[in-house]
Amino acid sequence: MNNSFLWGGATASYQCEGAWNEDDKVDSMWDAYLHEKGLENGDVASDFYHRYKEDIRMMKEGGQNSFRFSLSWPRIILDKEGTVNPKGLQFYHDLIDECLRQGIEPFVTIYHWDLPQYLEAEGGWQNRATCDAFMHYARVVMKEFDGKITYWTTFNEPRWFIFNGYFIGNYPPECHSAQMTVKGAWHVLLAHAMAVQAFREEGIQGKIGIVHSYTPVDGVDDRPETLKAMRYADNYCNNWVLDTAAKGEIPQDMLDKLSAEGIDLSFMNEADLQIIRNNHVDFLGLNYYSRTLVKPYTEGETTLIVNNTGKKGKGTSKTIVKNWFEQVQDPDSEYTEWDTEIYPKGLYDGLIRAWERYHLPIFITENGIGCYEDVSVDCVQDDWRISYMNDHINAIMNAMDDGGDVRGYFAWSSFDLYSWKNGCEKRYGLVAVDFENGLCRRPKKSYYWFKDVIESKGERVERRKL
Ligand code: BGP
Repeated sequence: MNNSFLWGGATASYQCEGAWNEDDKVDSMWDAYLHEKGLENGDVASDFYHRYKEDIRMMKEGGQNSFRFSLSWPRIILDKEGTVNPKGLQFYHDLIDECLRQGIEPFVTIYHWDLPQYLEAEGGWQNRATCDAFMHYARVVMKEFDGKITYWTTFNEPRWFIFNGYFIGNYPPECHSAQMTVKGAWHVLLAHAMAVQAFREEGIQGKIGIVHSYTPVDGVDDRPETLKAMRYADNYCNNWVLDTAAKGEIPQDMLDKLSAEGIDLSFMNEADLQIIRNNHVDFLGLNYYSRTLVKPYTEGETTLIVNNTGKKGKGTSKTIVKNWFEQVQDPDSEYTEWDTEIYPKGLYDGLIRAWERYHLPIFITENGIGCYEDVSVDCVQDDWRISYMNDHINAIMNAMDDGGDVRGYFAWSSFDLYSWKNGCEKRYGLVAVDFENGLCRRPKKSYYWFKDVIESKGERVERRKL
């Protein structure tokens, strides 16, 4: 790995900042939703808002040279009229300046799911006006922090928050509608392209990309019907985000299939399509947790279930998309307690495919394993995380050896934080946060292992051909 390779951890505003109502911040859709339901929430989370200096110091001491975090829209823009909150901007100036002082490259996500509730109340991502509001917000932050940031990304994981919010219903606004899913997806793609347009118009320094929840698709065999199911699955999982952001092309066979199944696409007007066609990203951010293994569709209604129970097999996570494909589990693979397949080879395969298809620089913007861990000890001996990270960094190095242009790796997450519907007990951090005892921070064994890997420029990784 050369010296410019970015090594760091990633976080998201709602998952770590806490301070949910401080310094004039207004509610996000997650604040409103979790408060109303009385569920575990991010009111305090890791209290990063007050402890960012300590956290950044630990990143520096851990040898890291970059940090991926998101800006909180409801901290920065206070109302539908677009009023800017100077205290919100100041917090991010302080955070970014601290990163720069410590030699940590800030890698910024503009939107990581915390939509202001005042926009959700007007229809959220169902409403075209949210795209204009996003463009305004993106323009404000890009101009404000211009010159301090080299790597901007518009959205974190459009697929994940749109499918979960509008189809699966485990995220706000808890809908179950294919029509709303497609319309929400369209508005996010459009808002993304509008922000890229604003970036170019304003002549902002640096590069702009998007972050995708990348799940490379494999088939159970190579029969023609399986290959067809794989193409449907790839459109569903990846292409609608990546083809659109990288090439300005929404997959036509996907649109045809959606129309044939009765989805009304009349909201896709020509003027907006032009914005999408003309505004491409400079790089791709790929979050990799696992692949999608598929077989041809056999029977049943569309069923999407995500395991938020933390009991292996009990959440019966399932993906059947009627007339498209069915996802299956590989009996030979290992799975986490949340039914996520551990499959480093998928990262190698996915990197090669993404590189061949888009020829854009790639950052692995998230990769990590969620576990139950006892953090009352001095140093969590998380050998499972070390082995997981080793095998995935090895996959990246193999892909680079075979021509892939990978420029950075961000572990999810820099420190323990709130894992959406899984609460704080699903831990991903390199640093333990003791949520029960004053939120004190203690590096885990993986933090020191990662430091060695970074200092050795990857030499410390145990290599193996996949
Ligand atoms: C990604 C998100 C993150 C993070 C991570 C782990 O989809 O970008 O915000 O949460 O996945 O997922 P989870 O917390 O659901 O286990």
